[in-house]
Amino acid sequence: MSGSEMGIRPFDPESSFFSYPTSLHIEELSASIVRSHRETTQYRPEELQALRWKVFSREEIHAYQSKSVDEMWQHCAVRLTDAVQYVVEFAKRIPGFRQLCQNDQIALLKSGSMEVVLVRMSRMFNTENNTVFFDGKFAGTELFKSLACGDLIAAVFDFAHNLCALRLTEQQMAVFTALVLLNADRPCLEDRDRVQRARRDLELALNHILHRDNQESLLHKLYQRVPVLKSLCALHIEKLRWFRQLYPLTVHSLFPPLYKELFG
Ligand code: CLR
Repeated sequence: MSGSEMGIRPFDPESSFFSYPTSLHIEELSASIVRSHRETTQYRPEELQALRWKVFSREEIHAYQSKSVDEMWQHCAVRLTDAVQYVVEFAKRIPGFRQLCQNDQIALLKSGSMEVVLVRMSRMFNTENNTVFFDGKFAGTELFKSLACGDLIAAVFDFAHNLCALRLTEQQMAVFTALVLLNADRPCLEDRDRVQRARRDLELALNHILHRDNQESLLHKLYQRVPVLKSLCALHIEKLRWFRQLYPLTVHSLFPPLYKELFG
């Protein structure tokens, strides 16, 4: 584990940011996370809204379905890695994340980056026709048929649908995804206390935002999704193991290095 694919270096002594959780501090923390989120998403909400009419044609869907299993896996692994790259950038801009040691940053990304991609997927989701913005247009589950993991795709779409239905604001999503990353219960952490301290302020920030938005009932609904996320990621890893057994060379030579560093 080097972290080189994520551009993570050991540095940053200042951790004073977390000393005084005043309400001004919580405001600033929320504002900073929202800014980081906005700067690290592939598409802004207005852009996605304007693209909703773009859906794949029958012929285009057929072309994806005609790809071989390994070709489609490689294609999706590249797309997924693009999305993960933005999440790594987001993580690095969460106050408190950079103050963690290099190993802990990597451990949090290994277990949390896919979870954040799946939460962010709900921003790219259209519940009216159950499609997600993928490869430049909106795609339904059938487009992913040649991956041969229909159960994973169905579960991921179901998750995105349900989360999308909660209609989170960008602010709520920003702080929630920061909380998904800064989870002190992840395996292989050296300094759990430090993660827990950074997390505590994020929890205050989420409470603060939901209180201000008069949407306190969302808190419970969001925390309810956390175990679902965990099971989806376990299923992703299981599918990858299956695929690697069938096509070891594809994974070895054609999958993005960052994908392998995080999930392989
Ligand atoms: C997530 C939001 C991003 C755009 C994006 C790109 C690739 C998509 C991903 C989203 C969601 C999850 C996804 C992935 C491609 C394959 C993957 C649909 C929409 C599923 C879960 C299959 C995982 C196994 C692969 C590694 C083959 O902004």
